[in-house]
Amino acid sequence: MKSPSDGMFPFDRLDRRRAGHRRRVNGALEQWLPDPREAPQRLHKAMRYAVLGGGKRVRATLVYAAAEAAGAGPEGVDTPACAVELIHAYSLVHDDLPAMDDDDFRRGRPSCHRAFDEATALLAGDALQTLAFEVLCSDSSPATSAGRRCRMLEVLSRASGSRGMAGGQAIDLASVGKPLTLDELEQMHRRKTGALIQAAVQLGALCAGADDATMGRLDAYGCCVGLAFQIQDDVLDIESDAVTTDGGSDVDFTPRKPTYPSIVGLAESREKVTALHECALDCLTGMGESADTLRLLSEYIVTRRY
Ligand code: GRG
Repeated sequence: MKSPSDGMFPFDRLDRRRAGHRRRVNGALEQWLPDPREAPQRLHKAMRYAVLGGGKRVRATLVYAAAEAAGAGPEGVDTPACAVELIHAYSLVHDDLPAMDDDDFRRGRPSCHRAFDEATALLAGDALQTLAFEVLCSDSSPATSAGRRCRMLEVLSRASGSRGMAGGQAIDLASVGKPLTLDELEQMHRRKTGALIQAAVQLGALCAGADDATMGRLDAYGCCVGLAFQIQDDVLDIESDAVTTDGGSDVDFTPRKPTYPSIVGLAESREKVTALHECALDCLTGMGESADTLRLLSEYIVTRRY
């Protein structure tokens, strides 16, 4: 990456861009989510609670950054960025339910079913998912042709469905207490977490009307960072356990469900994350400065601490 003309350190530049993207997508989400005073109020409050209560907005930033890499500004990108974050929020609400991961906390506060109730959380997740597709369909930006909108709908629905995130979640649930091979684990990660991240990148590229060659490179980039994101998550889980158990040697590497570190160990998992980052950078070779935000995002994904 060339040294920046603005005199900022690369990560400061990324922070500033991410803050701008967060502002944009949060503003758009605020507009799209139903007013909490509109009936049924409890459902609408739960939807807003699940979406607007924090989150790093990594997927939204990937949509903006992929569009930038393919030559488009952020205008017209808010809609797909919103749609991806709505799908992500729905997946977290459902994942936290007692029938799935049974988590009481999400984003530093009670999970949706804890703050409301299970039935409301289930419905809020359903409604967030359908809202994502409504948002994509309703995009009235003149730059987005009907054909391009259809393609975006196809990308997002495939990534969310049984061949993507929901399928990955099904494999994950079925793997409790069972061994998976590394290949099976990777397939699960690629679907459960990777597919939506890859879709975020594709949506940004589609927004910008990227040609086939650029689309291919960005898709390959999305595939690398999607898997890297989940392996880094597995690594962070172990590292946070190590902190809570005093950094000790007695850290439990055998979780309820198979993870990357439980199969290949922590050191090899970290090496894999680094290799995926390098692979992501290779995919962007020749794309020039417009792809710098994507480069920095890949680095952020593999070095993040939460
Ligand atoms: C219920 C259909 C269905 C799918 C759920 C994505 C998923 C599938 C479950 C999430 C479980 C989980 C915590 C996976 C680890 C990786 C991950 C997706 C973390 C959460 O994403 P972040 O860190 O979250 O981007 P924020 O809160 O920052 O948006």
